[in-house]
Amino acid sequence: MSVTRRRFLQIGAAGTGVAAASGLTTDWWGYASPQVPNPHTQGDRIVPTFCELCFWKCGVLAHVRGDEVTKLEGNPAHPLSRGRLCPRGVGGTGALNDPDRLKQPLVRMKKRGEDVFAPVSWDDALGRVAQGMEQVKAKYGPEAVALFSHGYGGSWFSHLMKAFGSHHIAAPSYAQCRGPREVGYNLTYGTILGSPEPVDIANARCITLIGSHLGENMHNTQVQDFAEALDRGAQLVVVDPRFSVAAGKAKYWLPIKPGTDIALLLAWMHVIVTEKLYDADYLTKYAIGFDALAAHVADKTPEWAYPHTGIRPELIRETARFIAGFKPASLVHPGRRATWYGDDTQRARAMAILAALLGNWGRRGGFLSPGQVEVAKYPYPKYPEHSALRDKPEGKYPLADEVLASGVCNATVGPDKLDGIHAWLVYGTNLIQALPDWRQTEKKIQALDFLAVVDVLPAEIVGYADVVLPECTYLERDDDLWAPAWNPPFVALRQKVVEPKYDSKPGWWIAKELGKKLQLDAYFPWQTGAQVVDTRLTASGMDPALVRKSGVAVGKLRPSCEEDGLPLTFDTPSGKIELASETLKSHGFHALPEFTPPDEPPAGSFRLLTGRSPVHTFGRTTNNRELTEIQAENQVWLNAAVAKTLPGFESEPLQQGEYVVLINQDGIKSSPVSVKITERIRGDAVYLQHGFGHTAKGLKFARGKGASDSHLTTRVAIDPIMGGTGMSVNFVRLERPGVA
Ligand SMILES: Nc1nc2c(c(=O)[nH]1)N[C@H]1C(S)=C(S)[C@@H](COP(=O)(O)OP(=O)(O)OC[C@H]3O[C@@H](n4cnc5c(=O)[nH]c(N)nc54)[C@H](O)[C@@H]3O)O[C@H]1N2
Ligand SMILES: Nc1nc2c(c(=O)[nH]1)N[C@H]1C(S)=C(S)[C@@H](COP(=O)(O)OP(=O)(O)OC[C@H]3O[C@@H](n4cnc5c(=O)[nH]c(N)nc54)[C@H](O)[C@@H]3O)O[C@H]1N2
Ligand code: SF4
Ligand SMILES: [Mo]
Repeated sequence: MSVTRRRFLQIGAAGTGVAAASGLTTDWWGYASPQVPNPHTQGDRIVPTFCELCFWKCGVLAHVRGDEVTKLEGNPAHPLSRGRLCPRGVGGTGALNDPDRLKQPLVRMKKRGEDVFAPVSWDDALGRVAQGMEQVKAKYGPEAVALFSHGYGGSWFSHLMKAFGSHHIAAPSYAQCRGPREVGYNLTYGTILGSPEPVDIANARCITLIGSHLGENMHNTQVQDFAEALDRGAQLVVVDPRFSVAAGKAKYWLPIKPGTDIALLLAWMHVIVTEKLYDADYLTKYAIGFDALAAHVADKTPEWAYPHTGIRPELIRETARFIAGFKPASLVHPGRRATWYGDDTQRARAMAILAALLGNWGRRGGFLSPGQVEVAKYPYPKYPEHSALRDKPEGKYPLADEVLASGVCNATVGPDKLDGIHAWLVYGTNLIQALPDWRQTEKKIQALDFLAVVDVLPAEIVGYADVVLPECTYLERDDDLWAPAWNPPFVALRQKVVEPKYDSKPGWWIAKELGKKLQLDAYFPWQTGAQVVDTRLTASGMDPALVRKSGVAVGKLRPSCEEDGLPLTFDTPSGKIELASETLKSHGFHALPEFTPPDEPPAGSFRLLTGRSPVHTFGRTTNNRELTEIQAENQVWLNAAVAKTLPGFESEPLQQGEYVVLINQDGIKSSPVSVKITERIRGDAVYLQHGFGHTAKGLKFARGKGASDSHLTTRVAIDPIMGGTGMSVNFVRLERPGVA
């Protein structure tokens, strides 16, 4: 294991300072064109690109000797990496060199899911995909074909889909992840948070984490900022049923009963409102609905919240005062994966409203409004018109603002249904693990007329494909430009570092060749992905050669909060922060967040909670030999006191590290997983890091290592507001392996 990764982990864990990155920059047409320093490798080529080990997309400098990538490090010029990568990013070479990679196009030989394939040529494979798509289009219209896509290379396939005539383009990073948060903040402030979230962690004086487990959730820039803030003496409040890495640095850890955060948030607001600890001027100027909020929280006393949350009333009062004491630079972090209990948009709203009481939105140490580099679009012909989307049943989930991956899955039906979905193209998402209730996902897959999968690894979803299209890894390809909202704004470039291994191909090539077979040539007028990038850069007044050299063009810092002189505006119907939401009310929902107590786990069972391993990204890295050197499997966290009296283990108590199986409320069993007996989790829940317990036989390292929370997630609580799939509603009990 490399020193770099170990050091990063220490920094992530210890909260020591992270040196600000330096790099020579020259001012160039308003964008700094940084000169990449090359201190480490004489004679090696260095190719800047961006990371795909997770979706944060840090800037990478890839060191190359011959056709081998010798090292990956953070691009100092890139605003998201600032010279550093997280351990996963450094381990990107493990993805490139994974011996289990998909090596050639494949066609299915047996039943879907049996994972038996024969190799074919690219021409044959693409011909079959085109035929599958055309046949479905002829019978049911182009909208009957859906694309699931996650990861940056998916943009080529989104383009292909829209050209084909379907707007069923869905990512599990919405309805299974950020969706409820986006809808909740949008209702309150008139804008979504998106990715990367524009939160000013570095300048916050107090940070409140509600679940969000920074330091395990390893989004590079956020972790750097977090370490820097703590170093400067920022205070930390952590609300988590589990003593997370962040909790270890907190002034207050509130081990909340899972699923009761809305009660705590309402009680905090009760204290802040009744004790007038809010930012009155800010609210007068920018918000509406304060009286309704005050009336709503009047009876939500800490004493009311106590039996629900398990947090003592005095502690609720003390922490409310503490958090309010640092306003406005008191950041209630919005979290990212918000799909917990089905009331998630309302919880996101409660967090957003609390932030408004603290005057934190639009202020330093709070939520910023960064700018974006305007990059010219590629001049494509207009896409065909499309008819109504099929992912939301009539009248359901009215406030969803993206296509629901779970909805597309549900809309997938047998051959007679004319208004359903009949073919899937799956790019870079392992739906068997990403969607709740894999039994449903499997059933829908069996009903499909056609399924094609574009992946780099033989993941579970690949085992169901009719045709498998092996993409090369991010280090072997060009992708389109990326210009997110960030301060400073920047445009980043993914470029090929080394030639693709085996018979794998870049996404742009696959999409273009498939486009040709579908007679969509007009939408693919370019020869290469690099040409698309160069055309766009040139049309935007930037020199492609210079951007290629540095990997990123960085704009000037812009005013992004009130203290910088940025006027605050809110794109809500009222033009103000909406503490009470008329929009929610008009759709028949509560204008203010209501608390509903969650179901209790049955006796002897525990609520199954999940989160991230700091050195893995879901299941996409758990076969990566460089990262599995650091962590090969997950453990199930179990409370130490509970472990002593666990039903079924009375005669022979459970030992630290012993392997158990987990069995959920529907009788679904996990693979064996070792138990971590710890004081650091409540007694009513167990915890598993997500991404382990693979079943795909081609994942030779990861298969059977640890347990999969996804496999145990067969129950789901759907958010009625936007269709998010709350997944923390599953209960498990423990057994020794081999017990009948
Ligand atoms: N290393 C690494 N980092 C990642 C990722 C990765 O795969 N690996 N994935 C990225 C992605 S896509 C996302 S969406 C984010 C997700 O990261 P976050 O948004 O931070 O995480 P969640 O998975 O929603 O929350 C997990 C935490 O919530 C706690 N928790 C569980 N139930 C409750 C509850 O009822 N109340 C409270 N207050 N806390 C609860 C868990 O104990 C755990 O600490 O991470 C990102 N960062
Ligand atoms: N039970 C449960 N379900 C969850 C979560 C959870 O914590 N628990 N987390 C949710 C969250 S927050 C999210 S964001 C989603 C994410 O879920 P997914 O979008 O499915 O993300 P990954 O698990 O990273 O799956 C990525 C797939 O992409 C492939 N891949 C990796 N790199 C490339 C590439 O360069 N090109 C191509 N073509 N393929 C590539 C991998 O091999 C893998 O098969 O899952 C959600 N679902
Ligand atoms: S946070 Fe880590 S894995 Fe994610 S893009 Fe950055 S370096 Fe890569
Ligand atoms: Mo996510």
